[in-house]
Amino acid sequence: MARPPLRSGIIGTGFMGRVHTRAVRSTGGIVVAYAGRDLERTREAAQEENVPLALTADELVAHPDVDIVHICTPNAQHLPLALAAIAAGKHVVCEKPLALTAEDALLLESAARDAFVVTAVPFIYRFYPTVREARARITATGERIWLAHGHYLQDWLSDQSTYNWRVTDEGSRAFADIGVHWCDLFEFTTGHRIERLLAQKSRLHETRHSDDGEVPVSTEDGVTMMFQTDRGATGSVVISQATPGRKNRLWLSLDGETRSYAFDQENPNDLWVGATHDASILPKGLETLHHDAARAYVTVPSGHPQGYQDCFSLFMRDVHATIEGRPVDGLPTFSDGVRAARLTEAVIASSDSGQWVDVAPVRE
Ligand code: SOE
Repeated sequence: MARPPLRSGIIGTGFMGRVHTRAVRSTGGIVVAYAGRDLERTREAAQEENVPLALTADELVAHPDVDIVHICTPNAQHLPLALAAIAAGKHVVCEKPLALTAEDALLLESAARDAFVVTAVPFIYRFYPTVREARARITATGERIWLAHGHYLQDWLSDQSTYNWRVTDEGSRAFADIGVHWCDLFEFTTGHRIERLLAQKSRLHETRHSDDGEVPVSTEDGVTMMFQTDRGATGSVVISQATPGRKNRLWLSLDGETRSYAFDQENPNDLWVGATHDASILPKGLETLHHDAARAYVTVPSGHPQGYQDCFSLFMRDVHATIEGRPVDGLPTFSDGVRAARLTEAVIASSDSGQWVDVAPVRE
């Protein structure tokens, strides 16, 4: 007997709210309601996206026709909205960062566990087929990853005139927003855990032009970080939201004893596989694009998911499967949101002290 479609209510109708809308619909779900602080704008968004209800956040989390609450608001609202949704017995998909502090993220994780609701945080880069291929190979071969490096670069905050609620958040901005993506992808793909790190936050602009004039900025535009893992690897990563020309370039190199793997989000359908002597590796599952003595590119055959929105759809597919009791592999949950908050805490502490800092476990 066909299950009734799962029904989502989305709080926050900006860019991410629309991405969530498309992802829900792509997996057979229904978006029954939008909510936001400005009811008029919420009504307009609901009309644009053909969503039947435009509500306040309180009405949405309590609405009997909503099974899953999606939180796509500025970060400071994540905690109260997620707590209200959990209290109403709703499953929750909350944008990252889950909360502004690890303590708040832990509060959400335990509240959700006690309420037996499904939770998810969109670390969606886990869903690229090439990432899954690298993870499968490293797992299957037992490759000892001894070195990891890369970056995650954007440029949407390069201009001093660009002002965004993220700029005045407390604590961290660039790392809390996208540095956590890189770390999640590294740990997901290799199984390593970053145990210690040395980080330096930096800013391109000390002030930014807001509607109220020039305001000082306390959050970072970039982070440079070194780290050590629980399995003896070391690594480095550069995070920036002010690198002209880099729109959304996450690059991750995983260097093993016999193979190295590189994922490039500007070319997400090819997985670079390097070998010292012989890369004539014929991958199963993904077609070999070409290979020579030192490297191969395995590519995603046509018809496979290709990009950012596709990854969101695969993520939402796994949220729905989990709610319906079907097994999935690697759904990022509130526990991963806590992990990200712990890493962010350590980056802030290290940057403030100039010292190496241990990363606290998810649950102390
Ligand atoms: C802005 O930096 C942003 O939208 C992030 O918030 C997302 O998590 C990332 O996937 C794309 O860039």
